[in-house]
Amino acid sequence: MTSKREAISGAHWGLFRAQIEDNKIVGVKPFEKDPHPSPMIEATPDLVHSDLRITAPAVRQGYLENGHQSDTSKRGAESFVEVTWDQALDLIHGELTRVFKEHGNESLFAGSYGWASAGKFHVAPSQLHRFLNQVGGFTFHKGNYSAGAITYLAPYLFGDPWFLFAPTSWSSIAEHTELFVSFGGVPSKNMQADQGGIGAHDGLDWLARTKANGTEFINIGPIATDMDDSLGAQWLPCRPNTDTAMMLGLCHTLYTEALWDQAFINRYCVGIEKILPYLTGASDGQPKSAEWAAEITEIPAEQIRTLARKMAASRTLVNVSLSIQRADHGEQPYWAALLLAAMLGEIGLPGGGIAYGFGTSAGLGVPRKMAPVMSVPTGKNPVSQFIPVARITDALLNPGKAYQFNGEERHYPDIRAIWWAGGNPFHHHQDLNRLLRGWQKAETVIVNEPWWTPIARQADIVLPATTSLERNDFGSANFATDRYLFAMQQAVAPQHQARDEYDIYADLATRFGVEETFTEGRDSQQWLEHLYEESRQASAKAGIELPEFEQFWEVGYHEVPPPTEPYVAFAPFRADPEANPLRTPSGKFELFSETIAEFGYDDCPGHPAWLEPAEWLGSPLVEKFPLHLISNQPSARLHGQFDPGRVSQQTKVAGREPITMHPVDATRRGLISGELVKVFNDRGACLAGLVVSESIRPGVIQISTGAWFDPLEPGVIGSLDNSGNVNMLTLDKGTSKLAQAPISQTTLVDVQRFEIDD
Ligand SMILES: Nc1nc2c(c(=O)[nH]1)N[C@H]1C(S)=C(S)[C@@H](COP(=O)(O)OP(=O)(O)OC[C@H]3O[C@@H](n4cnc5c(=O)[nH]c(N)nc54)[C@H](O)[C@@H]3O)O[C@H]1N2
Ligand SMILES: Nc1nc2c(c(=O)[nH]1)N[C@H]1C(S)=C(S)[C@@H](COP(=O)(O)OP(=O)(O)OC[C@H]3O[C@@H](n4cnc5c(=O)[nH]c(N)nc54)[C@H](O)[C@@H]3O)O[C@H]1N2
Ligand SMILES: [Mo]
Repeated sequence: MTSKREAISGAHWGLFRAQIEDNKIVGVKPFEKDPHPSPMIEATPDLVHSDLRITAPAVRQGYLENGHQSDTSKRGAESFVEVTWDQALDLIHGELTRVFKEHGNESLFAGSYGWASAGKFHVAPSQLHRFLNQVGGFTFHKGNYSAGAITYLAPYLFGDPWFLFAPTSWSSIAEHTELFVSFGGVPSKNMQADQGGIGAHDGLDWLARTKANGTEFINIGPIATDMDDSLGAQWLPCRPNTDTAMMLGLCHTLYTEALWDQAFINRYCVGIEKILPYLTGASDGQPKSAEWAAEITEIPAEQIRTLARKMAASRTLVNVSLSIQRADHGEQPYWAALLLAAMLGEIGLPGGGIAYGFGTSAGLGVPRKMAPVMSVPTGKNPVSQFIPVARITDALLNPGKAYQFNGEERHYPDIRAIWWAGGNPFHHHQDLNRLLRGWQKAETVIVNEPWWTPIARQADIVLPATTSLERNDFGSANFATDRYLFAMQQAVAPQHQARDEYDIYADLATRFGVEETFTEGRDSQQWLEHLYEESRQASAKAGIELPEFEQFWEVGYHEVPPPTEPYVAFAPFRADPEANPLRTPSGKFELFSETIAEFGYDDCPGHPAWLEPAEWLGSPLVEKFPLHLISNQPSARLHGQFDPGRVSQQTKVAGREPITMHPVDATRRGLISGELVKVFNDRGACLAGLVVSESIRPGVIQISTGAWFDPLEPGVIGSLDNSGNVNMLTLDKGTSKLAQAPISQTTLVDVQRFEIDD
């Protein structure tokens, strides 16, 4: 007889109840409190019971024979040999011991950037960091691919980057915002995900409620569908990466037409006197007028002026998506947006001011009061060396080389070994052919993965990890953007020989003689209950009562009642700037930053400025590569997570990642929808399936990030990718010396028909 069970669990894209028959997940039911569950949960059974699961620890053939002296150019091409867990862990113990002894702990890069899976205990990168901190440490990374530029800029502008996760709430916006102007739209596709998990996707309802209350929406950006049709938005299809010019053009109009709020600027900001000469052109002979902006953005000057006047006359929220700072000089549009919002003078008022990131996650701005929740503690890293996260290839290629970062001269470490757990640089990093060249420099690469993902295939030693459906955990949104705490109940036994990473490290810790300090005498279940109890106590201090663990586990979730009052960002500062200063040197918004100016960076001066991106539709390179590639987030998966699953596969065209192109560009190339095309530039090439659509601006093409890197000639750098992986094409350069953040949205390419025998 079949036994049927149900287990509640959660992923970054939502909660669900797994339907289990005889130790197999056969389906999922969405979480009953979720008004808009993401279809992504439906890939769960494929995910857990996939043929792509890593069945046993495995070692690349050449590495098994020659260890750290193997031919690293064979990575990605050579076959793997399955070994026992003991063999794999002995091999790792020996190799780490050698690397630490010969080159020091800083020659192990184990930053392991990546989203991994939801959960507070089984956090793949944190578990790795915890273990390595017990054995002398490792080179870490700083920053992130999501908000890389703003993370380092925000402290100078408004002191507290926490504001990025706590914008004015939808409840305030729905009631008070008359005009919602968004650079990069509010794409509902992105509101499926929230790091750590999301109980109820009710951001979408708030968006609808805001529209129903009469708010007018304006979508500035290359893609019309970045705002749903139901919002009836006006679309201003600017050239990609020109938002700073657009914002400066708006500011210039506000200034010259005396529509700016001088009193607000005087009271709450510093540095306007340093920017006005730049805005008017007194300092460089070029007024940043609407006409000037029109030439750069290709939005007519009259439309820019009309928008500026409308913004000045309405309660306006300026929203900036994260994507526009994932571009060359990505610091600038964020700074210029602050200038714009400051000149409008509504920061700190209900429904007004500025927000960074509506449309980048499910929970942002949804009224909630979240309990403080504890994750597995990683301890202290004895090694102080780090790299800015997106400088990984630079570091691998240039050990010892000097570089600038956030006001400091630093030197890259000499990376000999890499350990990656819970992230996929062969999805997330730019210019994969360049990464492959850097990757070969490492003598040893260890990867933990549940599946044979592109990064697992680029390893020497692969350890099969359990998925979150094979272990107990609990979760909640990492940045407190949700009001649910949820149980992640083990649904099925670990598949094949997969193990929990905690248990893997506990065994390694024994080999290194640090088992006691690593485990603190707890097994996984004891850790889970310990972290929950700590969360319960911390919550109690914050006035939030959480149930006892047993009760929580039984019910499967706990909802913290949302606050009744809307939240207005910067309201206390506006009410009394002396009593509630910002944590900037001046205590005010810094429209000009003395600190940044003193760094003397040509690519990030002391105030917002239009600086040409390395590649854009106005650069000479368009002669050769006339199309700007937007590689935004996918609608049917999270990044590269489970691209082979049914939900992502349903979106493919010609068996590859779809590429959207305007009819004018398609006709010029004689291309029609459904065709297989090759997308290329001097850095690399991939195949994609064509979708011709007027929802994209001419001169721009769009391919979502995350198709699984699949070189037609494995191991050959420069091989054509057969999946539609955009990072074959993107540019690997930092935003500036300040943030050194990734710039995946700054890329020119061309497209042509691809015949199979090409
Ligand atoms: N061109 C371009 N590139 C981009 C972006 C873009 O817009 N365009 N976006 C960037 C952004 S914002 C981000 S955040 C990054 C995201 O980049 P990543 O976070 O690296 O991408 P994911 O595909 O989520 O990688 C997570 C990996 O963890 C694995 N995993 C899941 N659970 C576990 C587990 O329990 N244990 C272990 N060991 N592994 C597990 C998954 O199989 C997956 O391979 O990509 C960046 N790259
Ligand atoms: N379904 C799904 N949701 C996700 C994710 C996912 O992988 N899948 N990833 C999550 C993560 S890690 C993050 S960081 C967020 C990312 O959130 P975002 O960075 O905001 O997301 P994107 O989809 O990359 O970009 C949003 C839109 O910005 C527009 N855009 C790109 N370049 C420019 C430009 O130069 N100017 C203007 N004006 N517009 C531009 C594009 O048309 C794009 O559709 O999304 C999160 N949500
Ligand atoms: Mo991200």
